[in-house]
Amino acid sequence: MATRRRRTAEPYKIKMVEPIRMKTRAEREEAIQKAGYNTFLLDSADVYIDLLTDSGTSAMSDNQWAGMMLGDEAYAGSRNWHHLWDAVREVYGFKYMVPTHQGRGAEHLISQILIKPGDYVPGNMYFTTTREHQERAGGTFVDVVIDEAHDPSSLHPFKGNVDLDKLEALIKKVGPDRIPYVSVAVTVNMAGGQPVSMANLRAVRELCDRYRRSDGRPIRVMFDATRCAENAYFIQQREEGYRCRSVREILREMMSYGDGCTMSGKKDNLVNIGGFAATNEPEVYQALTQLVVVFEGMPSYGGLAGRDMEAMARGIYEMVDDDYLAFRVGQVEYLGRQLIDAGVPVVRPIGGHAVFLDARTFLSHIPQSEYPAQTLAAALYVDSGVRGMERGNVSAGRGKDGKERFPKLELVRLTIPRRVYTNNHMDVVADSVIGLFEERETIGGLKMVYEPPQLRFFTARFEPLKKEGFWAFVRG
Ligand code: PLI
Repeated sequence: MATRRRRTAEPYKIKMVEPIRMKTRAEREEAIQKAGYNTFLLDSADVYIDLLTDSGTSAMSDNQWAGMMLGDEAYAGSRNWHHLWDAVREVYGFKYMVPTHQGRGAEHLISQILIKPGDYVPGNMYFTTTREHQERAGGTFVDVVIDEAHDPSSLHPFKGNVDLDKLEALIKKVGPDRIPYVSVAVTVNMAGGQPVSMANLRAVRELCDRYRRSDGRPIRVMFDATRCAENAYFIQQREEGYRCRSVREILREMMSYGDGCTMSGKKDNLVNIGGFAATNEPEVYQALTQLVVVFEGMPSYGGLAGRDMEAMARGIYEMVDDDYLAFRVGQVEYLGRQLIDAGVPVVRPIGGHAVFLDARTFLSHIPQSEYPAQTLAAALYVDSGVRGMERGNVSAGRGKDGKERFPKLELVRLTIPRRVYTNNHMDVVADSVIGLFEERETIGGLKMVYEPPQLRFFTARFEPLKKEGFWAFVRG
């Protein structure tokens, strides 16, 4: 007799609810026009299901909320700072850390401390704020991710892997002294939330150990650990030898191959604000303590309230819970699977924090110069009040030559906040995306009418090239 597969459910129950409402079609059309067809500029009140980002949008647990009441708001030496430091030592294994107001605060400090003008910073694909800080410090970012990461249809299980040949070629070309560190993101956001394997992390470490700088130290490996627990979960599920290891153990091994990390606590740490920079090197820690006071605050709070540090400390222990991660990553897969089954082009395999629509294939009649991903994100909002985010030509910005970068990946990210929406919400999103896909030919492109000089995707404004074209996809 065939056994029926048993379904699993959210490993939590809901204690507090926040009402949401879908605005009318006419209100949504007005809202997107007012926002310059940029979903970043929509008011939250105009959004029904908010999949703009998983950053700072998590639902905290009762344990984290309880911790908020135990904030020690001393200017210096708060006990919550000690709790945070304990959590970083125990769960990540790094010796030193300074809190920062969020991830980019940590990126700023680490980039300013380690990068000199003329340096090269290899990384497994760029992230917007990370590259911006590396370049502001005088470095040049060099993409050393494997080619598969740029191919939305490749089914490689670890598409975030560093291409060791590309990395070694760069080291040989510019020499170890001009590489302050290799920047390894786990998982890789811009590739679709794709993980890096343990074997690859170990190999990156070995390669960096082989190339000594003239001061005798190996090339550093610095993690962007923003979604490290989700990466550890993928290793547990996909890599031989890790099936019986806990996510917590796997994460410790991952981090052991690095010299430090930057962390946006707003993602895997399950808090609404916060971050930190961590290192194993006493000299780097000392430099961090010197710089953090200028830009963030005392080394014992770094721009955070005591209560926020407490919530983050508790979130760090919660993020490595195997059941939580199985549901979390499973929910993203649940949405992605519905779209794949309906033939919608998405980045595969489905990543850890988001489903990425392949807008270049979805809207193949719109050239990249007319921003297909920006267009699709706006159209999705108009269709159902679901807010996604452009991750394509607009996000990639312009190169040093002033020209648009036209990245291979032209994506719309549907990012799932942690512990916030149920699978019914995922069904509503799937229905809307599938409906748009069926009527895709009726959607027309956009032109940019305002372009800020840095990180343009946040505040750029657009207009439809053909107004009737953009609105032609009207459904009920
Ligand atoms: O938003 P911050 O400053 O806390 O973190 C910056 C940051 C660094 N690295 C990575 C991989 C990120 O994804 C990241 C922020 N991501 C945002 C805001 C996102 O929506 O994906």
